[in-house]
Amino acid sequence: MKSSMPFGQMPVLDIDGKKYCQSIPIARLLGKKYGLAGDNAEEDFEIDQNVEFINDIRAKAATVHYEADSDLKAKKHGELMESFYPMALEKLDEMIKNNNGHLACGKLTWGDFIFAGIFDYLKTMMQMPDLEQKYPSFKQVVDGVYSIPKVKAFSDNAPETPF
Ligand SMILES: N[C@@H](CCC(=O)N[C@@H](CS)C(=O)NCC(=O)O)C(=O)O
Repeated sequence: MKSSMPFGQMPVLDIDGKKYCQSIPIARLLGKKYGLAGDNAEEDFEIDQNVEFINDIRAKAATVHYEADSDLKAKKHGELMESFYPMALEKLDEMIKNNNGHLACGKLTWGDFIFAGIFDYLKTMMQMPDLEQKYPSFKQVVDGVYSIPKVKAFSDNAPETPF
């Protein structure tokens, strides 16, 4: 399907035949359309900023996850465990606690959907299957999204995926 996709990649959102690319801009667009954006430019910024922070964590974890050389993979993971993950996870925990169990703006936004959608994948990439046990605030965001009745109904009927 790659050749029929605007950037040769997924995900792609199709609305009435128009294709929209890039996962974060897609989530932002849907947030704006369906009342899950900020109330002003500063709140929009806060959501963008905090989503980008999650994306930084994802990008660093990905460099380890997709490393083919097993020695190098262990070395890179060790470096992140030593000098990045503790700080980043503490900051993320603090961010969520300061936002009443949300990623930004103290309320449900499209940023929560990004976090909930990426969470299992992130745990795999970071090699931290018990992440929510150390940081219950993370589970609060995930549960806040998956307990929305329409999201729950969709997710209960969605096919199992490898992550
Ligand atoms: N920045 C893009 C990245 C998209 C991306 O890497 N998609 C992968 C699947 S997760 C893909 O389509 N890979 C196919 C390829 O690059 O050949 C986004 O967030 O949507």
